Amino acid sequence: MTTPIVLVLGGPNLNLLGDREPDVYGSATLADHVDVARVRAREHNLDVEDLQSNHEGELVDAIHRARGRCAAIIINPGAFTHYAWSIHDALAAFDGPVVEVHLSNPNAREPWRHTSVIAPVAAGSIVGFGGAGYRLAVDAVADLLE
Ligand code: CA2
Repeated sequence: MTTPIVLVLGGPNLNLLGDREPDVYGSATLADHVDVARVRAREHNLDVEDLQSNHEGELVDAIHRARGRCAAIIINPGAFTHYAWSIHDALAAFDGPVVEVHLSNPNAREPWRHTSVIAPVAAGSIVGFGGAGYRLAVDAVADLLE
């Protein structure tokens, strides 16, 4: 049997992690977070594929390509979280579990960050635990796929 694939998606500006705003987002890079996810995924006999994009349509396309191919999606949509209904709709058409991750706790920040248009189509959201959120998200996915 083939190993199920978990797609780890990152939205705009996450490519800057580790370089700017370490007080808010920590000093780890996105590659570090994906590595954490990949190591944990192996422990659950899952594979990880990853993609970061600053472009909404590229993320929508990646979600479409995942249909029927990936078992689950872990997504930190960055600022798209708060307004990108196209990503909401693409995730709604995905057939496996979706877990939303945020390094910071958007609910404790500016009011415009309190709305997530992704949360309604996610099995759950993991926010405010920094990089540990990626490990927790893989554990959640593994549970949901069992
Ligand atoms: O807490 C999170 O993980 C966020 O998804 C991060 C987004 C933010 O827009 C969301 O509200 C919460 C920002 C992505 C990273 O942005 C950076 C900007 C400058 C320097 C480093 C990262």
